[in-house]
Amino acid sequence: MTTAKSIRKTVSAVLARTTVVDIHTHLFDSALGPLLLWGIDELLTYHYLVAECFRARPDMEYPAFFTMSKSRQADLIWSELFCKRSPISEACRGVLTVLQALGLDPNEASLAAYRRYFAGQTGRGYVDKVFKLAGISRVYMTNDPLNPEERTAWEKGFKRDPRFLGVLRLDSALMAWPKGAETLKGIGYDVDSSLSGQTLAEVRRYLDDWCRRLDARYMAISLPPSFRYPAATHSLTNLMIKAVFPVARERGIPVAMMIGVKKLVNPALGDAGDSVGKADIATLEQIAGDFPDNRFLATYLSRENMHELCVAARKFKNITPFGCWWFLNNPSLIREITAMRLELLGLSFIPQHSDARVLDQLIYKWIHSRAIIGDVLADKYEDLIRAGRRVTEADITRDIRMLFDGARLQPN
Ligand code: FIX
Ligand code: ZN
Repeated sequence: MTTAKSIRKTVSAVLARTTVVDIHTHLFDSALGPLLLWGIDELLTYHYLVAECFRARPDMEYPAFFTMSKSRQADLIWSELFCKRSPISEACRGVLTVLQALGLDPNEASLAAYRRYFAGQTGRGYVDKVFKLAGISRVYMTNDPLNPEERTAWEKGFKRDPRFLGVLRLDSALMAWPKGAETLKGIGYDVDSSLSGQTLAEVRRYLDDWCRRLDARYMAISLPPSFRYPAATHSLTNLMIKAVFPVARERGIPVAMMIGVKKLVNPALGDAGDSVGKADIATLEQIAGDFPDNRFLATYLSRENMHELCVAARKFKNITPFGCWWFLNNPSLIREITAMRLELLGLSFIPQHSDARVLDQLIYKWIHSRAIIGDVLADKYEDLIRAGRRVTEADITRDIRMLFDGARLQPN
């Protein structure tokens, strides 16, 4: 039996030995070659750190940085954020955690030693090492068939690594309609800018074709704060309800809606240029209520929306909140969000995803998150023990599996 005193240690031990399913990443099966990013130069030129580098160097013009080679950019970021000042931010600290976990000294003045280490790693072998250090069993990718480089690789075919699961990402096809229509037409789908029955049928064919090719376990889209349903005249809303939701229902897979991104508020920053906006929770509630046979994974980018999402999930059992996304993936907010979810939803949510863009990030994103989520979980078990409830290690193992095994993503 665990006691209030021993519970923290037990939770941390169970979490450490439980491998997790990472339900949203931008990683790729190592068979997709250069699409899978890893190593110190990729770690340091992660768009989170690029944005922070411009804060350290407001004098630097955007083109002066973006015309540098990747290794020069990495050298500059290391110098500005890790040498000239303490690497206090979560994104900086993450790099230190990765270096330490790999047995490297996080105090180097230059990147030479790190570059020598990574030069000695091989793609597949390094995937094994990172998955082991991060305690990961499987990751879900973000696959975009409208990315020509990625489409070619899928059409050519390759032997898949079962640890990398497919996800059909919808943004490039649907977000800027009718721009997406031209792209879809270009790859053989007979669509036009209208949302005629023919066009919607062809969009559904595209979704079905690529869900099959990817063996997609869900379809995902990031949505602006302005996304609304119902919205009879909005192309995006109509494409979601008349194409995406029906195909997801037929295939028995969820739709992941990631809501609250204001794209490119500063275009000069590229991937680092997106911001956050508070979205309308009533839209999700209306969708969940009007499409009871669809399952929705949902996450928001605004802190305020995360509490509203917990309440919406209490009202609609086909909503599964997931992750502390992007600007919410910081210790202080992971703690707050996890506590409110446990208090309002029990164990019926997916606590975290890494959003890793660089393979090595899995190590820090999961070491950091396990520590915080474990701490909050221990608080809740302590409360149970104080209320006279017996809590065993088997209970904790069962509960943690429920939170992290990805079961809520299994097809119907
Ligand atoms: O839409 C998304 O999947 C976002 O996670 C990304 O676009 C974003 O750039 C990111 O990587 C955040 O962590
Ligand atoms: Zn993402």
